[in-house]
Amino acid sequence: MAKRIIVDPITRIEGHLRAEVIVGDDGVVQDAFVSSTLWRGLEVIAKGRDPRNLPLMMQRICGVCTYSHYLKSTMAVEDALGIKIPYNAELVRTLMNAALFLHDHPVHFYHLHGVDWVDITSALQADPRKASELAFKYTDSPIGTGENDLKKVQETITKFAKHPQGLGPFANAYWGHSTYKMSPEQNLIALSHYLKALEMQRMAAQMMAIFGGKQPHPQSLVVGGITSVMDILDPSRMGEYMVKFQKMADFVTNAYHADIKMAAEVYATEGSVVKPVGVKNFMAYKDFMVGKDEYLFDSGYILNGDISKVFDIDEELITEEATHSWYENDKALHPYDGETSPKYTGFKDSQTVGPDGQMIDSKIIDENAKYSWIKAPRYDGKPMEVGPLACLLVSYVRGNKIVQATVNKFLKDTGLPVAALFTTLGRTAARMLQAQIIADNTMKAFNNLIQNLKVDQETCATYTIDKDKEYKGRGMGDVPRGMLSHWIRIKNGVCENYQAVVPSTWNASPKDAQGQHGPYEADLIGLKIADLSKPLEIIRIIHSYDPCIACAVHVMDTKGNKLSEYKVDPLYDTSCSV
Ligand code: NFE
Ligand code: MG
Repeated sequence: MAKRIIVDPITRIEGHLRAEVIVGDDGVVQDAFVSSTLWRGLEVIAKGRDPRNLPLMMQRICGVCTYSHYLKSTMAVEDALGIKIPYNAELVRTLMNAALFLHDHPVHFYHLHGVDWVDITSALQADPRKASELAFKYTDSPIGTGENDLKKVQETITKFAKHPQGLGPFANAYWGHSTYKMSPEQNLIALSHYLKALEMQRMAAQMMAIFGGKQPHPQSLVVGGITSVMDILDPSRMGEYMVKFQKMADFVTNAYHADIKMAAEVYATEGSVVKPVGVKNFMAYKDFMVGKDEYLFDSGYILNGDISKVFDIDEELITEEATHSWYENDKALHPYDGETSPKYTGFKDSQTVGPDGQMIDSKIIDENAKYSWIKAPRYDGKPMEVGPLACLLVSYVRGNKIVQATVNKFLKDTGLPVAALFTTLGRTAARMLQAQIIADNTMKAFNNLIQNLKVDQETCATYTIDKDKEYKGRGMGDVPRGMLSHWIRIKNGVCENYQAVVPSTWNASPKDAQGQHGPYEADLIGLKIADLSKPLEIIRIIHSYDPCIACAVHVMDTKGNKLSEYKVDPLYDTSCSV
């Protein structure tokens, strides 16, 4: 008999996410539903506010990609008011963007997703000398993998293992699972980089603060440009950015890139990560200006996995609907006319099999009704995957030379076929390759800024807001988790409507009126799960998208009503109930 597995909460993500899958006797997922269980909100409070203040508020949508929302919100207001910002401001915004991406992607791999690929407990059995030699297979200049470094890593983690709470931050995972494929030595190399990546996080945050004033919520963007004038004119601040950037770039090349090559080698035959993606449509928007009219990544979309064609995006065809989302109006609305009016209907009562095999009362998703706080964005009625994989595929098919060279080299180094890109493994590799392209090319923006400052020191454009005029505008681009757009209407000098259509909303969307699943759900269908009590395969797929649910559900109850209540049992041994 088919069983329903509930994974709630999914940990090592930002926010609150639940996945329910229906699994047949053969262990294969027949249907899947993903629900965001918490709601927040900013589109509602944007209304009636001065548009010049909104970017600072909108970046509070998230504590991770703060800068993404800050930048796209600023761009939306600039677009509405017809402002062209100075070249210096564009380039400084790019340098800050590099800090964000080089913070975000390595953190995602090492501290959130990596432990789906790396068995930490196995690393304790490794021979450090062998591991140290093996590291040279994946890069000529390994980081943190000298024999003594690795011995120290083992000692540190062994202390964790012996602690009464056992393994500390690594407790309660599915160690020893049959779909972990790395050897003890490979696991030890990656574990060393996990620890090193903690230091690199700090450095990336400092990079952002050089031009942003602080982190995680920087404060130097204003409508019209930037305010970090003294920093870009101070050689020591510029030098500090460059030194930190180069250390980050080195880590990306010689740890992150090397580890993904290592993972690709051993996971190429693991069915659960090379299962073809469910939604084969991919969309991305150009971003990362490094010179005049020179962007690292391109715009467009591809359909049905057909990489012989790439189409131009028609912004009129972007909609969000709420047939299965906890909002009033089900209709597919363009973001300029979008609505955010809550209608919570909760879960339905049922009985499921508990962790010890007994039947227990449970609340389950009613897949025929509303079941998530996440809306369903669609392009021309179709679900789209957004994110680094979409970004690289679109740029590749557009003929982007930098992207083509980087992707081709990775495929050659790993021996993977092009089809391997359209998988969980491909998505995880694409995130690293995007970081690699940024690591290889950001200095162009840095050097262009230095050259331009010799002849032009403009950092902010002037503008006026006419209270008698109505304006509308949007800020679009590709942020770490994919295509992000902010849409604003301005009337009487204040915000009349505000909508953010966010990457994790595209990817984690529930079904739409046509019954089409969003990318997370579609990817789970057909997945074979080796052990129903340890659904590592589910978590690995969901993590590969780097979910950010704060971003995906940026709505809140402005009246402060309690919407529901959650209890977390810290002694419960897994996050799964079967
Ligand atoms: Ni909260 Fe975000 C990014 C945005 S989410 S992390 O990247 O926008 O999908
Ligand atoms: Mg929204």
